[in-house]
Amino acid sequence: MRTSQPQTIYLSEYRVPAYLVDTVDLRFELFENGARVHSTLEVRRNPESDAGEVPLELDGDSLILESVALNGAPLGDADFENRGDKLIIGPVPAKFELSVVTWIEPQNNTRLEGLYKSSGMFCSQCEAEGFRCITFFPDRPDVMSRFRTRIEADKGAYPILLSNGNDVDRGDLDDGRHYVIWEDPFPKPCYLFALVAGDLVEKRDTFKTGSGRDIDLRMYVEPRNAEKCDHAMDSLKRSMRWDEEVYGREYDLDIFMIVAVDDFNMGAMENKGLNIFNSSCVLASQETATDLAFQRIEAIVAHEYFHNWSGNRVTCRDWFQLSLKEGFTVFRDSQFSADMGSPTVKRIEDVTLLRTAQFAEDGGPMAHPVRPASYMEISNFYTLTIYEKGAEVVRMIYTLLGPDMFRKGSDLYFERHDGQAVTTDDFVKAMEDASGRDLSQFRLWYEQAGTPVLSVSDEYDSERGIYRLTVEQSVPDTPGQKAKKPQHIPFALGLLGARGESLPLRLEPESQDAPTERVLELTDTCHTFEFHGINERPVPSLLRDFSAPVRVRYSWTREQMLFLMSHDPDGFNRWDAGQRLAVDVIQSLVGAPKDAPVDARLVAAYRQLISDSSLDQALVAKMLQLPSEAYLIELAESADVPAIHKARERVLKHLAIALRSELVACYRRNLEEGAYQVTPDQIARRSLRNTALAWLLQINDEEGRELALRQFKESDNMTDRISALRALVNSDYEADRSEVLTDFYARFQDDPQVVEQWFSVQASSDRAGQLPEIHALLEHKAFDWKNPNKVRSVVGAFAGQNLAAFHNPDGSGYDFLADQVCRLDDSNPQIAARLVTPLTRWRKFAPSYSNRMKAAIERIRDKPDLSRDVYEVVHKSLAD
Ligand code: B3K
Ligand code: ZN
Repeated sequence: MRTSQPQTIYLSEYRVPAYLVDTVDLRFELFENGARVHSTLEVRRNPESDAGEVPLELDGDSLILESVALNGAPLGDADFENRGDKLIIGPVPAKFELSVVTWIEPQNNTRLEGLYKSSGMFCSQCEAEGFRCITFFPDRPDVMSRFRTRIEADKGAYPILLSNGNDVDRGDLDDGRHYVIWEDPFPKPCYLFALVAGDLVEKRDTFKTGSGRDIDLRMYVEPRNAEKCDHAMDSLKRSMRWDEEVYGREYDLDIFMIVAVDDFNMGAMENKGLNIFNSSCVLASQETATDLAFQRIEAIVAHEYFHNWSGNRVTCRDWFQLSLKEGFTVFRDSQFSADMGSPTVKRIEDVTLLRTAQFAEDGGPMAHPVRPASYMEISNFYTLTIYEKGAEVVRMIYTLLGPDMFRKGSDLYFERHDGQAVTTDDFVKAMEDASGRDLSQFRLWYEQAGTPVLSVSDEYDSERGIYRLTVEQSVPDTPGQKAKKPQHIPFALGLLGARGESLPLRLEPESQDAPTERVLELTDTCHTFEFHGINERPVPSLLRDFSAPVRVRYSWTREQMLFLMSHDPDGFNRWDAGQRLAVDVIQSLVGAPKDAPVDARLVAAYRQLISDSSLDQALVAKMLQLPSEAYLIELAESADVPAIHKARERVLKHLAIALRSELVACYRRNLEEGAYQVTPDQIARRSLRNTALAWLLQINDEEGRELALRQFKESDNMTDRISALRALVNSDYEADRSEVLTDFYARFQDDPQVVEQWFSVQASSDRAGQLPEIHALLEHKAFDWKNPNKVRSVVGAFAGQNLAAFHNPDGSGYDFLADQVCRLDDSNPQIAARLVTPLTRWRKFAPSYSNRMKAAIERIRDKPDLSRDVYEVVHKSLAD
């Protein structure tokens, strides 16, 4: 066990930095056995600090200190204290130059924080606190400096040397070495520093900004990936144009670079002028990437690019403010994706993620506000709450202000805070100042954790023609937070008449020209709204377009759900009504006798969806997806996962048998489409036919099997090929399963991103991914414990997607995950802390499961030398 408990850091203890660093001059000497980092800082006392003449404290982690000099004079051991995690120097003058030389070993860095090696190249990851693994520095985002970086390395092995800003000088050195010097004119926090050195090919393009400047766009990838850059480059140009048009934000440097690396802890990183991407989030070709991957890449390229303003030009004061940049940037990238494709489909995808995973987080032991008040390890706070709920909070401001005021607010925010490190409160203040709206109660969204619940009831007064809607809100208790205040919630709604028409919403008896949709503002615990001139009991369409991240409780009848499914003019709510109906049907079958009937109305509704080609096919493709097991678990009180799995499978098979001929027709109707393109229409067609295929194989349909085998062999794109593979892997056709898996691997074994998909198809399948097979995958020659993508594609996919196997009643899935977390804890704590998440939710499950989960997590707790990352999540999960 750990001997000392990791410290908790509190927002309330924030103090401005005692010293500022105006310039950072770095010189990297890169070698195979390590790297020497020479750092020279211009330091001065912060006039805004009242700390006085305190010693200078610099952060460090895993550094070997070689020398320290102050104003050119070397310091002796008595002049400073090196505690490993802190270098303390003092007394120091009010203004001085500090030079520090450190030795680091990137080749042995398995945490992938700071400077490390991936496929033979040097690369860096400094957010949140990785820069301290490179050199001693005040590693906090409110210290902003101008960086100059000289990189020296062997020219043959590392012809490409990159850092932030513009390359201002380069040349050859002795012994076959060379150097490049980079200067970044924009002051930035050290978490945005980046360095790359490798043997990479360069892909170039240009972008002309609105004001007529030519920007040099460059992508750097390993030579084997040279043909997989076009989509990211096009996405980048679309993002640059969009940010000019929608937010008035133009790019500021002369060069924008993107680098792809295989070993990366997350998706990508917005380092100033030098974005570094996980290969799986940037490289794509029709043959190797699915539609989903193409869309994800476009969104992530946009997200990182948008950070140049929301994150880099205006950054966070401290890490409690992380959602300032992440929530806002996710909101921006979701607006962008909506504009590039189908807004309704994008909204459905975002809400699905939010309701499945963020609501689970908000109801679990790690629940925290969008602006947390404390943390032990900041890496654990790159969460769905900070990102997705944070984006929903910004979206609500957008809804409350309207597009024009919101734009005025964002203009004011960027103008007022350009070059500063600020807080979420500064963001809200700019929105208030620009719009004149009072958002003081709204700020509770940043302070209170937990998903608010809206309990809605209604009554219809036929005599007076009044429809009365009562909405009560409550915010559940979360760890450390009880008895919460009501929040300010935009609640969009409409009312439908018996023929599906939208009724005018008159809040006053005589009002004319009433709108058919309103955004009501909930601020009290309970509100009652009266709608006048309503001649028959309407069907309410509540929380349209998911106008707030809340749970709505209203006792819809199945008839009403069916009605909304086919009549609601709000596409999102139409989809949601279908989801609610399917959830209701599945839930009623959990634990029910085998012969309990499946509601015939569900079959009829799905038949209508599959057969009516006049409907929006992109929406239909989404509506046909049954609610996921993860969502059903999230909705359950005391989840019995194998029982939920069975009930869901039962409904799916029932639908597939009843709709067999419609499925075959749907498959065939959506077959021909011309050359592969990633357009909403084609994506919908592929999704529809692949859903049809998956369902047919669930019922061992011979025609479906033949269609799948043919599609697997003949398709010219990864979406269709892997969908056929997945359908066969999840079927009872065992011989076909092993044949297609072997064939697929043989074809794509040299492409790591495709091999990851191959791992994941198996690990997430209850047919191909039981524990013995998972162990075999871990022994496979393509598996690599040091590569986070591989770990996620096997261990993460098993515990996160193969839920019935993970929740095996004998507890073997839990023990397996505990073993892997302990194993990874020493080499890559960030990844270990992410993987442990499913176990931390042990309280959610039926007692026989939850006891075993708890035992597994206790075993992790008792591992010697537990990292701070895993310590925090495990201890919070076990706290009373
Ligand atoms: N800002 C990075 C995330 C860094 C995560 C550090 N553990 C990527 C992004 O959100 O754009
Ligand atoms: Zn981000």
